[in-house]
Amino acid sequence: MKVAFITGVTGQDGAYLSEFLLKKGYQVHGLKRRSSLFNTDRIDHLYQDPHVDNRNFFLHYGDMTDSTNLIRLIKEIQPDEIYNLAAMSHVHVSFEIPEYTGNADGLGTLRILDAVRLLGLEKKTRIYQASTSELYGKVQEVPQSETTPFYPRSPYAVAKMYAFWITVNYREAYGMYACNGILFNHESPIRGETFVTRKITRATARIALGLQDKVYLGNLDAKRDWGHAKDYVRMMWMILQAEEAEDWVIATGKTTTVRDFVKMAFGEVGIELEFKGEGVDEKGYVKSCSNPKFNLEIGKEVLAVDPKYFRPTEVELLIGDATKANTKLGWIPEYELKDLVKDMMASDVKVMQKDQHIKEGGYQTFNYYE
Ligand code: NDP
Ligand code: GDR
Repeated sequence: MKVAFITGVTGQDGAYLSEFLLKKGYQVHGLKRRSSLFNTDRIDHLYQDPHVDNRNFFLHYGDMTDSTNLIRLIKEIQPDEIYNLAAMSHVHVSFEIPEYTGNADGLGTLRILDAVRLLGLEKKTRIYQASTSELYGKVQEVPQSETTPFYPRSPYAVAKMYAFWITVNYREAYGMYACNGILFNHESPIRGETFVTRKITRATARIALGLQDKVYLGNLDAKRDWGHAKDYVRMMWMILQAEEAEDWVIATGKTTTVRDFVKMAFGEVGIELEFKGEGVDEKGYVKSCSNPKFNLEIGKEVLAVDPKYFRPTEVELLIGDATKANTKLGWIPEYELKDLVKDMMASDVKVMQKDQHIKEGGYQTFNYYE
């Protein structure tokens, strides 16, 4: 039985990857931060009673900023594969907590690599590093591939740049099997609520159900190459099964504006939007509503721009070229953007219908507007 250690197990990718590896027959160990609430919603369906025998899913307390904890855990677990997914992963928030982001995302990666080296596991343990299309930052060339130069545009991206190169360096210096997956944006129904896609699908569902009036967003012109997280975690595993340790771009090769994503989300529930105005004055209005379940007034303003969501430096355009992964590893994504939006909207309508029932029952519901 292969043993995997996943940092960031409570996150979107950690949850999907755990499920994927357990199905493949792995024993999975996850690193979980201590928090004042359980914070295990995404992996609750995988939880196993610690008192039963033959468990194959284990959670361990730890933190990417705590070297001795990481060394002890890796010593105990003796993993065949480490997936380093833990990170302060929000680009905008990284401008507010840059030092912490550098510590967790940049030095955190060094701590994992060095623990493996210190424990003499260089030849046993394969390491996957969650690198990102944010490394490309300011547009140098499109589409972006493994040979496109980096130009990071946020403390998050700069921290991830250190993580990228320290992974390459440990591979070259110590012969370790350590790879970067340069993943473009990938989303799902369990995407964090403050990333733009999930913010949009949640708000769309709430607006359609009459639980919220409108949504405030930032840069509607930003373009992203959005895929489905399920396709991307499969690729993380494939990367570690390859004969040679290398770095790989994972993307769909298509790009879409935030504005068009909004239109697609509303379209899923039969609401057509039109946009008027420019820049900070741009607004979105209901043009038509073909779904009798939702009773929105034509002309209702449902979207406005709030500059508080603008970033000090923005990444305007991401579109990836995953030819290497397609041809050398045979990775082909199963989901298109329209399937992703459908999946996210179906899930968020259900989630918000629950809120609606709670409200109808006389109980209070709360929505953070972030
Ligand atoms: P999430 O934000 O959903 O999950 C991040 C995980 O990291 C959570 O489990 C979080 O724990 C954990 N974490 C954060 N800080 C620490 C810390 N100091 N110590 C231990 N654990 C910590 O991210 P995703 O699942 O979306 O992404 C996974 C990885 O891939 C991240 O490294 C991200 O930067 C990278 N990435 C993501 C892409 C995407 O589009 N999703 C694209 C490219 C790269 P907690 O639940 O306690 O907060
Ligand atoms: P990103 O994802 O920064 O690409 O990082 P996010 O969804 O936060 O932003 C995408 C684009 O949408 C614009 N935008 C908004 N973003 C947010 N969060 N909220 C808004 O209201 C809003 N309005 C417009 C942003 O300006 C941006 O251009 C994600 C993370 O998962 C990273 O960890 C990962 O490395 C990269 O994807 C690839």
